[in-house]
Amino acid sequence: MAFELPKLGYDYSALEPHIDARTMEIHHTKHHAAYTDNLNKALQGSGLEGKSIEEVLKNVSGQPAAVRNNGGGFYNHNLYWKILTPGGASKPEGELLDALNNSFDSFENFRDAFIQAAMTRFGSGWAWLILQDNKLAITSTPNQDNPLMDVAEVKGAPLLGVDVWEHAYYLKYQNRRADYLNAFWSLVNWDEVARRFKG
Ligand code: MN3
Repeated sequence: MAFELPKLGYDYSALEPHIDARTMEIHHTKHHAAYTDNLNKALQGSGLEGKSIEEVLKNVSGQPAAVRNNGGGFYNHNLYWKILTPGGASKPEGELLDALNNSFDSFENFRDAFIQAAMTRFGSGWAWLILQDNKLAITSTPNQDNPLMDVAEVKGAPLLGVDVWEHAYYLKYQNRRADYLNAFWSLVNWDEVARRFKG
C-alpha cells in the first residue's frame, strides 16, 4: 500500500484571510504531493513498504536521506492540515488547557514560547508542542524532521505543529514570519490538538 496525499477537510480558500488560497493550493498540490510521491519512490526496495508512517519515522536513521526528508514531509503536512481549521478557537478548554497551564504557568506563556520556538528556528523547519513521557514540551526541528524520528534531539508525540518553511507563507507575508505565526494562531483546531493529547 503506497502512501496517499490526503484530501483537506476544507476548501483552499477557507483559511482566508489568514492563509491565502493560492498558498494552500500550491502547498497541498505541489509540496505535499511531491513529498508523498517521493516517499513512495524512496521506500521501494527498502524493506519498509507496508509499514505505517510512524514506524518508518521511528527507524529513519538507518534509511537514505530521501526517506527522512519525504517521510517527514508526508507526516508533517498531514498533521498541519488537520490542526488548522477555519475560525479556530482562541484557546483550548478542559484537560488540555489545564495541562498547558500547569506545564507553562499560563496559556499565554505557552503561546509565547511556542511562537518563540517557531521564530527562532533558523531557515526551514517546524515548531512543535509534543507529549513526552506524559509531559508537554515545546521543541523545533530543521527541514522536514519531526519529534517521532529516532534522529530528533527532542522526541515525543506531536500534538501541534507549525510549518515555518517560506513556502507556507511567502506569497502573502514575504519575510514576515511573525505575521504568519500570528495568523496561524487564529486557525488552530484545538479540538484536534485535544484529541491527540488524549491519544
Ligand atoms: Mn510545507
